[in-house]
Amino acid sequence: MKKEFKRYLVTSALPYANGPVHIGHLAGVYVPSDIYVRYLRQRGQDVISVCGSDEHGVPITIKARKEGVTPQDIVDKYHNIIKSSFERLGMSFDIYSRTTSPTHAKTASDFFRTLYDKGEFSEATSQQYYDEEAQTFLADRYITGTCPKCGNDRAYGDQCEKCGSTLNATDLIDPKSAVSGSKPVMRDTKHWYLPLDKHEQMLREWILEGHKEWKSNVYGQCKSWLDGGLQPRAVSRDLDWGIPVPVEGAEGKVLYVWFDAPIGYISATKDLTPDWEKYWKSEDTKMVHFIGKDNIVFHCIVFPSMLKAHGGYILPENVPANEFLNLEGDKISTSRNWAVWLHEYLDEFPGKEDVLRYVLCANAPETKDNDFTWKDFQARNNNELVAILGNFVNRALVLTQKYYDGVVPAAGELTDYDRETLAEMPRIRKALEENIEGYRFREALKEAMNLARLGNKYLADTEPWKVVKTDPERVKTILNIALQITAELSIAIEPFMPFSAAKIIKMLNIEKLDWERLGEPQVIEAGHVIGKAELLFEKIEDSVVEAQIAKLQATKAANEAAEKTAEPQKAECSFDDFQKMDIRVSTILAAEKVAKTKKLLKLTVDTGIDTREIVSGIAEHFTPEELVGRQVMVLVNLAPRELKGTLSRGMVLMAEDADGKLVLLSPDKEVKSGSIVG
Ligand code: B3M
Ligand code: ZN
Repeated sequence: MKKEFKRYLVTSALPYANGPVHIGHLAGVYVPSDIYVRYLRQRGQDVISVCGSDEHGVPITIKARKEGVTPQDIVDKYHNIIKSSFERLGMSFDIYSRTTSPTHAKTASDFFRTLYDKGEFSEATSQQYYDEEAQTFLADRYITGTCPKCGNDRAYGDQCEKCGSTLNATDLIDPKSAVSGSKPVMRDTKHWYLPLDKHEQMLREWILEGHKEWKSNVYGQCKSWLDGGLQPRAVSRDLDWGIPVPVEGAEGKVLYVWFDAPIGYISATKDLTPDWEKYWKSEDTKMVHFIGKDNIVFHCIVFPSMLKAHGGYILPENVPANEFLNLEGDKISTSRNWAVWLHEYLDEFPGKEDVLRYVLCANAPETKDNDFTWKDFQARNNNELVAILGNFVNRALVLTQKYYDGVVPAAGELTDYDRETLAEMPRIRKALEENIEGYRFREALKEAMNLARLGNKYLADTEPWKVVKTDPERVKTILNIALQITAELSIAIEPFMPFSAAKIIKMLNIEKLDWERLGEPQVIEAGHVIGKAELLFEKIEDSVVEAQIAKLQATKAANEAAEKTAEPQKAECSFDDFQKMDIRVSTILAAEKVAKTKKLLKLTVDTGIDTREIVSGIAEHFTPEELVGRQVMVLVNLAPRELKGTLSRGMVLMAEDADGKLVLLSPDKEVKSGSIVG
């Protein structure tokens, strides 16, 4: 039997305040959640939508250290950017809070303490890397070293970005602290663990038996976690940024960010209303978490276990997580700047908030990863928003202005076709409701657009601009119906495109209509005077999207150049190591190609110590003539080596340019051969 709910609590994943929000976040989480809550509000439901910035965690401390500012500076900056860009896009959260708020510190701390007092945690001592110089334990991200899988010597303690392997800090060869550069040592540290294994049975029954209706990607991920067997999870960290562990003897320890972040939903609700318990503690509240797929385990396994262990809280009724959105074929990445940033879009496309909302919903990665391309963005705007929705609304309004001076004409007798057209509207309403309530927002949006398609088809079939000459009475009915469809569109598109819905309402000069009016044959009365017609959408020219594509290409080129030049630094060498090398300015006296080879030149050089021969693999980069007379740097004490019949004694030093071409290193004015380099 379907459960009846009295109210809704909708949460949207708290974005990390270590960067701005991009289209991937929007398509995965925020656009769907806003559609859902706007729809519920239109239906007059008791619903609250909570969100806020996630302001703890190691990445924020790393960013702060890199930029030479405090973690608080970082989160202040991004919290403000995120909050204002959400507002500008029309995200209708009832509260956008933050996890550095005092309410949150107390709520999260009390939550931990309750679990601690109830004996819901286990405690264990483990060995963790410690930086003796900086006197601090090191989070995995703070340790770099050589990847045991691919040899990249700039791998992090949690993963190697070169080969993509997930690592443990203890896997790294030659580990180094990113804080001081010193070699970390192992030290004992005590942490608190949430024994997820204890909650496994509850989770199995609740999800695997009780929520078979969840999206298959979510259900499937939960099942594989549960089938793999759950382990205790540490809920504290050795870090100086976060909420202190409220237990005696826990100095220097804070709550793990994934412990405090979901509690952020509770604290945000507290900041919103003194009545917060009604939303969190009554069985007749329907709680829905909107998240991306990488957050499934925390929202379906960890947080529910925390809530159960605490007691008194409800569990989510659904967690409609989305997959990922890619950008022009590549994974969106904050660190590689491969993204369309919301605040930049809003600046560059003023007045086009709904276009982005539309495209991201039409393309939402609901069941599989999807791709955002600027060409598709343009096509959807021009062929769908302009050609279907904008075109219909504009024709209905302009014709009414033209024929009736903006007064809604009274309908006469309806034809069968009129009746069939009107009968489509309740069908569309039902389809919209089923799809939105089933978290199928792409399908729902299609249905809303079907209403505009219906209007377009109706005008194209009835041709009022022709009929006006032969049967003016009939045109009154046609335009009356076209205006009804227009008014109903303002209801149907509101969850998806609130700015355009508001424009239609303004142009029609009516009050906002409740959802319940959708599908009624008459929502706007004969005799009502409408307002001025304006265009809802405008065409996006090729040059506009080409500029965006060029911007991305520039990012790609910059990334590739950075990868090329930024060969990882080699392992540390001591001053003594360096002193072993004897490098001298030398003059090339003669150069000739080595017979039967493509790459080798035999150079005769004056090292100031002696005249000797060096065989060098540079024949593809220099002609012998170019080299004779040049001063170069030579490593003169390199062990001699026989190469193609010549004893090569030393090495000529070179640099490589961006295209892989070699360039000589010469002193910037001529010096005596034999001058020491060092
Ligand atoms: N800040 C992770 C993320 O943005 C995270 C969500 C917290 S929700 C409680 O992927
Ligand atoms: Zn690797």
